[in-house]
Amino acid sequence: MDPAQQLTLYHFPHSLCSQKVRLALAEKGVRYATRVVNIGPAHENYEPWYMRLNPRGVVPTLVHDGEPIVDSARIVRYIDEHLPGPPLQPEDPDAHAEMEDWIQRQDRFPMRELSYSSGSSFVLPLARGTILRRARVLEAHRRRNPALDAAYRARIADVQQWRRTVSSPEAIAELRAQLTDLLEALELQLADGRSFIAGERYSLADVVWTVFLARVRFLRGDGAFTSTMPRVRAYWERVRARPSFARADIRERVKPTELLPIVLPFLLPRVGAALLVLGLLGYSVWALVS
Ligand SMILES: N[C@@H](CCC(=O)N[C@@H](CS)C(=O)NCC(=O)O)C(=O)O
Repeated sequence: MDPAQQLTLYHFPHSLCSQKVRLALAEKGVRYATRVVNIGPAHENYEPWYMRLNPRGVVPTLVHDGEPIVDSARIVRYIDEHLPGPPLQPEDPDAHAEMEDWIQRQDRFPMRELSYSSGSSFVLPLARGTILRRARVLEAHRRRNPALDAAYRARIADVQQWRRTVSSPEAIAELRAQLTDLLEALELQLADGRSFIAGERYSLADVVWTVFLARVRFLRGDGAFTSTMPRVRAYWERVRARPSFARADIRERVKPTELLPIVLPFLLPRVGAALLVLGLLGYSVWALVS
């Protein structure tokens, strides 16, 4: 049987966690089938069929021989331990512990919250508007699917927390400071001249940090890795030059055309409502003066 038929990745092109899994699969050189789950305004990830596969309603999910595996940090370990290809975990226990530590540092950082708090003053309210809309979509699904009540309630609570964080300037300032600390810690980790995070061999820690740095690059632009972080910058160039980076379609930029389908569902009703109000006002003025 074709191995690609036994392995299906449910993912979304721009999602950070999906990219980590795609990169691990590209490093292993494994073939797999894909199914895009639209986490944009369509919120396909909240539909009951997907919530049954991944009860948190998030991408990615890897299905191997009919078994769903969720959570990107777990999935990349699973890929390394169950699929053919070059090993991505060091055998040396110290290096292995370092790899684990750096996977967890990345995993604990709430990049989602930071991503929804960065951007122009034009895009930000729209991004925040999408969080509100999520709660409404989830609530509608919850009412129609009592068997999934607990999963939907948990997700609604998560979305409310997400909204509270992105609405708090103090929380966001704290996240920005944490991100700088993380990058400085990486600079220190690379200070002995090592090529990769856990030593001379590329590991799962590099898989997750490649994608994380691509997101930092996207959020902070060209000056993402300052002159005080020469080793991080060189590391970024090194991991980015690997063939797996292109093969896994790692995104460090978003094309404006890709933003349109995200922004339009919010813009169109508002522009429509504004035009209607203007039209009514114009008509009232015309009726009064004529
Ligand atoms: N801990 C999970 C987090 C997954 C996650 O938050 N996925 C995001 C994309 S990176 C998602 O599906 N967001 C859509 C949503 O929350 O509605 C993992 O690492 O897989």
